[in-house]
Parts: sequence; structure tokens; C-alpha cells
Amino acid sequence: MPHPIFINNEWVDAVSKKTFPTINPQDETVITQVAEGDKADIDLAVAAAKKAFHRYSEWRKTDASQRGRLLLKLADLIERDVKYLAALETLDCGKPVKNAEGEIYFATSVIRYYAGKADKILGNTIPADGEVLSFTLKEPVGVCGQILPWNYPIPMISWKIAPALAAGCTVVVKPAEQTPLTALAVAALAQEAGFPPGVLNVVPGYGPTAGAALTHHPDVDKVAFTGSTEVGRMIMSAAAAVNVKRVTLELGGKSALVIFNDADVDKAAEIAHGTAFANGGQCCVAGTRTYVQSAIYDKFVQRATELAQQRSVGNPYDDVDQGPQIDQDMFNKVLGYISSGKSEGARCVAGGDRIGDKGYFIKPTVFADVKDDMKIAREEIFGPVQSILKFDTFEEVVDRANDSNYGLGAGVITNDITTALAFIKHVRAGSVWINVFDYVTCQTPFGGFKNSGIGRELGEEGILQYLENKTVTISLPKKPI
Ligand code: TXE
Repeated sequence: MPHPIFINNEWVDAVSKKTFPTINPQDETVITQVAEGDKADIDLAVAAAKKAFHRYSEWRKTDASQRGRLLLKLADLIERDVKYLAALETLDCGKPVKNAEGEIYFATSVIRYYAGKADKILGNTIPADGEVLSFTLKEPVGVCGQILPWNYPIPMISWKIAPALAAGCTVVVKPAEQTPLTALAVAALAQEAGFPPGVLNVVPGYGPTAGAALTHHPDVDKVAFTGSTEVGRMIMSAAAAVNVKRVTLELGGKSALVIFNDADVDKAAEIAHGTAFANGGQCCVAGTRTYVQSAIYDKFVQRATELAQQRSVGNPYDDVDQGPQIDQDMFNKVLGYISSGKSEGARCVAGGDRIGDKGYFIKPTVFADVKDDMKIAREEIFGPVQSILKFDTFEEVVDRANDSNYGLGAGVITNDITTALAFIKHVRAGSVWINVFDYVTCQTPFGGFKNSGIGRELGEEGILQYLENKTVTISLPKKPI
């Protein structure tokens, strides 16, 4: 039986009765069929979310503190089911089960963080000119369409729904077609937690159909999206086509990690390896452009090579560092980038090929002597490929790090605080790290400069994206003191 859609706290088939398969990337088998949501299902889900947002609805009458308690309950239930959810996540997206488990705890930290914020949403009192009293109310933006990627399915649903629900919005989530299963499992837990009907809806389906229906829907007030820059652009224009939706976009990246001569080479190589290969390289903020200063370059390349060769890849239910890539398309795309690196003259010092002939496994690959104009240095590969580039001076490397259409993350490894602070000041990226990389917590805002996106998720900024500002002005008989 296909896995149904979740609308209005009910499990339903797609209106069309169509289904689509979700594939296990480890062995390319079909895990199950899932109801394929389309425009008709999105219409039903948005109608349910709109009704749940109506001024007299149960949700609108729920105290802010109670919204927080519901989120805390959801986090507890996710934690209760951590083993099941991690196993399901691994089945659907191939990541090592130990990593899936860690990500679930991260997701619960995000949900709890926003649970705590629900009753701390404050406006301002304003000393406006004249005989008036002015203040602002922060109000939920309304019905939110939330479109998810496949690389971190459970963290991504938490980043999207937790601030929205804490703010009092209602949501329609469209998970990535590659990984619909854990979003549906989270929906079941939200129902168990006691969220009223229509507050959270999950409609699996494809981007150009279900996703586009959501972004074009006139009753959707805001769209939040994580995915490719190409689709991000389409979403922005769709958001302006029938109404003026609020938009937050978390898009691709090509982050630079810059390692200066005074760094401890072993430690730097470990940080660089950790970020380039995390989640099989399927991470938007991955530090895939590794710039290394000339005096330590050769030693660094050698250490990076050893680390890549030691990285264990295999059955994600075993204690491995890396599982398969997500699907056939991404597998082909990554192998295409690897052959382009070779043909453009970069030196492949580790990996460079697939593993076995079943499942989407790719060897951890390191290219040395990469030049800035090579495709592997410019485009987001989204696979286990590290590019190492040599540099001489600070000024040169800042310009080269910034010479990218992306601006999601950047990092610097040095013991010289002046160099580190100058680097973080001049580099154009939404998250910058010193002597660490990809350190993201529920409290720290995350998002991109340039083509890496608009708006921020996590932290205080994350909930502001789900709030409207309403300015109230009261005429007074005389100016208040
Ligand atoms: O992304 P898509 P894909 C990057 C990464 C990767 C590339 C392509 O470089 O190689 O994107 O991956 C939905 N209207 N990232 O093809 O297509 C789609 O169904 C509305 C970076 O998976 O952007 C899915 O739910 N929605 C990234 C989501 O968009 C549409 C994470 C992402 O899919 C749509 C993933 C449409 N017209 C990929 N078309 C990150 N920032 O972390 C597709 N979708």
C-alpha cells in the first residue's frame, strides 16, 4: 500500500491516485510507493492550513505558551523514536545511521529553541511625534509553504516548521521527492503531540508539480525553500506572480576555507577533510574550496590525501564515515565533475571513481593544484570531492575566496587573530568560522550572501521571518508623558 499524504490531520491518497517510488540509494531498490501530491492536493492542504489560520480557529485561540508546549512535546516524541527515525532516514537517503541519529538530536534542539521563543515574541513601544501612542505587534505571517531538500531531511523540516509554528503560522510542507519518508513520520508525531488539524500538512510530490503549485498559490503568504539556486530563482518569481509572498531561500554554496602558513597542518587537514566530506559532500555550506598557503601546501596535500584514503565508505547501517550519494542523477553529476577535474588538468591524488557496481557509492576524491577557473572550483559539486588550491598572500586569497557567485560560508585557519579578524571582515559570506568549520547551532543564524539565498534560518532571525510587523497608533486627547 502506498504511503499516504498528510492533510488536516488525516492520511489520504493523492486526488489523482498516482504514486511515486522512493529508492534506497544503497542498493537502488524501491523502498515503497508514496502518494504523489500534485496541484489538487496542494489546494486541499492550503485550504486546510488557511482554515486553521482563521481568526476563530483552535490554533489562533491557542496561547503562545501552549504553542511552545506542543513543540516541546513534538521534540520529546522525536527523541522517543530516534532509533526508528534514524533507521528510516538512512534507508531513504543513505547517510550513516550514526550521523542520522546525531542530526535528529540537532533537530530536537532546534524545535526546543523555538518552543522557548513562542511566548517571547515582543513588539515595541514607539515615541512617535504628536498626540498619539504607537506600538508594534508581531503577528504570524499566515499560511507558509515550505519546500525541503533531501540532504538533511529531519533537520530541514525542523528548521522550517519550528519557527513557523512557534510564531503561530500554519504550514504546508513539501519534502524532497528523494526523501519523503521521515517528513511523513514527523507529521504523524505532530498529530500525536496534539497540533490541531490543518496546522501542519505534508504533501510529498515532485518540484515542478506539487512544489510549483505551492509557490504559485494565492493563499500562501510565505515560501521558505532550501535547494538549488536555479530553483530558488524560479521560486522567487513564482512568489511574485499572483501575490507578494514573503520569501526565504537557502541555496547552494561553494565555500572557501583558507589555511595560513602558521596553522597546525594536521589539525587544519582534519577540519578541511571534515567539511569537504561531511554527509558525502552533500552539504550546502561544505568548505569545498580549500586554499592553502604555499609554505605548507605540499605537506597539507599529503595529509589531505591520507585522510581521504582512510575514510570508510560502505553500508550506512555499519560504522562507516560515508554512505552512498542520494540518487542516480546526483551520482552521475558528481562523477561528471570528477572527470571534468581530471580533463581540466587538476591532479587527482585520492579517489576519482565509483565504488562497486551497485548503489551510488563514490570514493572520497581529492584534487590538488586546482585553478580558480576550473569547473570543480566554481560550481557546486555536492559530492565527496575536495579541491585544494595554492595561494601566497592575504590580499590575493581574500579576492579569490570572494570570486564566487555564492556566499554561504567561509572559514580561516590561523593562529594570528589579526589575520583571522581581517579575513572574516572582508569575506562575503553568511557564516564565517575561525579555526573550525560548519559549526551551526540552533542559536546561530544561518543563510547566504549573494546567490546563496535570502533571509536567515535559526536563532532570533529565524523566527522573525515568520512574523509580520503591525504598527498600531492611537490618537490621544493629549500627549502622553
Ligand atoms: O535540487 P532542487 P536538486 C543543490 C546541489 C544539487 C542541486 C540539485 O548543488 O546538486 O541543488 O539538487 C523542489 N518549484 N542543492 O535537484 O531541484 C524539489 O522537489 C518548487 C543544494 O535536488 O532545487 C525539492 O523538494 N519546488 C541544497 C527541492 O525543490 C521545486 C540542497 C530541492 O530541489 C521546483 C539540495 C519548482 N519548480 C540541493 N523544482 C542546499 N541548499 O542545501 C524543484 N523543487
